[in-house]
Order: sequence, then structure tokens, then C-alpha cells
Amino acid sequence: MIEPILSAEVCAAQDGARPLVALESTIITHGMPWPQNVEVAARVEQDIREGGAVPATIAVLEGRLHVGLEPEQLRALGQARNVAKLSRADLAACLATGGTGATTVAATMIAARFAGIEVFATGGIGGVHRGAETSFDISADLQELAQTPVTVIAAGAKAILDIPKTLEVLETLGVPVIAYGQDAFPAFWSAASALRAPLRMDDPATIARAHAMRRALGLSGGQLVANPIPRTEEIAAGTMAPIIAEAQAEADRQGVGGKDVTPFLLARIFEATEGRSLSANIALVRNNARLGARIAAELHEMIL
Ligand code: PSU
Ligand code: MN
Repeated sequence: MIEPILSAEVCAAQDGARPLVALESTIITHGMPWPQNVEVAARVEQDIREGGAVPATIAVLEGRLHVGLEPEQLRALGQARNVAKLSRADLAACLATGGTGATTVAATMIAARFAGIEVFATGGIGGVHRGAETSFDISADLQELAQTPVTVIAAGAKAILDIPKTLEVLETLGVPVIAYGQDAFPAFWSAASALRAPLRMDDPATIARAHAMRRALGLSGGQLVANPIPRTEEIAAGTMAPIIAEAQAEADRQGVGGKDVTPFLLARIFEATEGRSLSANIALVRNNARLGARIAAELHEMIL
């Protein structure tokens, strides 16, 4: 009943059976300012190609699910105003009403699975927000990781979240959290948080094998691969802490709630740090795309 629209290169990749890596679009529309968002989106797609896989950026355009965007569609989405942010709760409604929206980690996982894509690279995932004990603000991304079998590569979680609580919820939900190449769980702009990740793997082949093993066992849900930002690009946690606290205080003052919380905090932090947080953000997304391409290539080899 629903036929996704594939980009030309995704279409060719599926026919020729090449490895695919999904990319989300909320990071473009709600996660980074224009025009850098469009440049980064194109650059990240290119990183995946250079890593030997094919990028599939996911979005809903005028009521159609797109798996892979043509360059002009990507540019238009990055410039458009009032694009909806689509999580699990919103995806079907947007398709049913002919809307246009960008997919979060949760919705991108759903679309990727639907299109047969098992690896997805992004920047940071949603999680348990600070103050969740009173706000109950826990991202639908965590539930999605528990039920949809896609391996997600992210640079850990931003300190706008409560990282210990986020890890606790992931453990409760039975989601493997795998630090790549180190013991510590990474903290987005910083390569290491104070917490140890539950699992560690040092090469893409092992991550691909673990993904395939979950499938063989019939386990629902995906894996979270937490890939640290390159050390040369990181920003010390102490530099970001007051900026994040100020953004959070402003969100509380303005009574920001629901799905507006994360985009509000991200926009405030970008303003407050000028270029610095953005260049770190770009470096870590690209790093995740490159790792995603290698994992997808390994997984692809295993099924040949
Ligand atoms: N965290 C980031 N950058 C982002 C997001 C989260 O560091 O761009 C986006 C992702 O699309 C993620 C979504 O899936 O925000 C989570 O939103 P919420 O907290 O409302 O579930
Ligand atoms: Mn939320």
C-alpha cells in the first residue's frame, strides 16, 4: 500500500545489491542552521560513498516516503520553513495527510527497516532529558531502539540529556550500547563521558556480526554504536556545561515542551557557541558516516 520513492542511487544500489546506510533528516531541518545544514548533509552522503556504501537520506515530502533524496530535494528540505519533525507518533499521520516532514532517529529507523536498510548513521540520539523525573521527557528514540532491528551509529548523547538515566533506560529496554574503540561512553562533543559503556567493540566486522547474531536469534530491536568524536575535534565537557545549563534554564522559563524541547536546546547552543559546536558536530557526524559505511559493507559481505 505504501511504496517508498527511492533516489536514483538507492534504486541502483538495491538492484545491484550494494550496502546502504540510512541518514535522518531532522538533523538537517531541526539540528543545524542553514546553510551549513545543507552542506553537511551533502558532505556526509559523500563520506558514505567514499566508504564504499550508498547513502539513503530519509524524509517525507508531500505525503510520500522518500528513501534517498536527490541533491535538489535535499537542498530544498534544508531551506524550507515549518517542516514537521516526525517521530514514531507522527510518521503515518504525515503520510496520510500529504504533509512534509523530517524524520528523527525513531522515524528513520522505521523507514530504514521498511526499505530493508539495517545500518543508520547520525549525530546524537534522543534520550532521557534532564529533569525527566518531573517532565517525563524521554525520547521515543529509546523505545525504537528496543523494537526496530537497525544498528544506529551516534556519537553518544548530548549533555542536554541525563546520560546516566539514558543508559539505564537503554539497559532496561535491552538495547546493546557498544562503545567503539574505547571503554567510556562518549558524550557527543567530548570523546568520553565519566561513564563506562556496557559493551566495547574495536572493529566494524564484530559490530556487523553482533547485528547478524541478533537477527539469527530473532531478537527485536537494534544496537546503539557509540562512536567517539575524533580527539582533535572535541570540546571539553566543562566548556559546554554552562552553555547547556543556560539553554535548559531558558527552555524552562519559556515553558517549552514536547517535541520542541530538543530543537530549542540545539538552536540555543548553536547561537551561544557560534562556530565551535557546529564544527565539532560536523566532524562527529562525518566520523559516524564513515563507520556506518564500514559496518554496512561488512554486513553486506556476510550475506553474500
Ligand atoms: N540530538 C542531537 N541532534 C539532533 C537530535 C538529537 O544531538 O539533531 C534530533 C534527532 O533527530 C533525534 C531527535 O532523533 O532530535 C530527538 O528528538 P526528541 O528528543 O524530541 O525525541
Ligand atoms: Mn521529548
